[in-house]
Amino acid sequence: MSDINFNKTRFIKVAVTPNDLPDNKLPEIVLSGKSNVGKSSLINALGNNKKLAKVSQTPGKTREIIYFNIDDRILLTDLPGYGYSAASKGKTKAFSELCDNYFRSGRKFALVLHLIDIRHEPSDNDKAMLDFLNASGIPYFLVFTKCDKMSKAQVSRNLQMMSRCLDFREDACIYAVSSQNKAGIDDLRDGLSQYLSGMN
Ligand SMILES: Nc1nc2c(ncn2[C@@H]2O[C@H](COP(=O)(O)OP(=O)(O)OP(=O)(O)O)[C@@H](O)[C@H]2O)c(=O)[nH]1
Ligand SMILES: [Mg+2]
Repeated sequence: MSDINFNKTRFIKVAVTPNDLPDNKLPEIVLSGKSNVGKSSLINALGNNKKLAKVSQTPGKTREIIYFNIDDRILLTDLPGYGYSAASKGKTKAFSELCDNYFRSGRKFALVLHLIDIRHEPSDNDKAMLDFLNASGIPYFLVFTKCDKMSKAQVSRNLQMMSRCLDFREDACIYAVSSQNKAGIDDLRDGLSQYLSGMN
């Protein structure tokens, strides 16, 4: 059982420029990944509350940096997804700059949850993100999303495919989850609790 009460997740604020960012006195966990991969849905699944983060059929729903507080233990950050094609070019650039700047801002991150859709081969952006994380030393978990869309056997096969095409650290923590049927969500909660308790 995780000792962090994920049911106590609440919205804190929206930031549109790095000047709006809250202090991160709490350990900060950042969700990253392609637009539509399921970042906002995962926040709702972790927090057991569908109203926390806006989920949409239309990629690019999350356009700002949105902060949540989990049980006064974690600052959880929902970043805009990259590859948001429906936005005007200028806007797309502004979003990806916001993400880039965020990771290069010198803020201290406890952990990044990098999300990849289990059904698709990782994109160049996913590979670039992993290269960046490996080089920066920021700890990360890889979270494969939308596992309800496949059989368990296919999920295992795709996990093997992922390990061939992605360069993740041998000791990287890997989770296969579904925000829809909640598979893997408790494991991820436990993993986060354990990881944070190991940090103190
Ligand atoms: N079947 C299934 N659909 C999911 C799952 N997670 C998310 N989705 C769907 O995928 C779409 C995008 O989900 P979001 O959570 O809004 O994705 P996001 O990564 O926050 O997207 P941006 O805000 O655009 O970056 C929505 O239609 C969700 O209902 C899942 O585990 N299973
Ligand atoms: Mg979102």
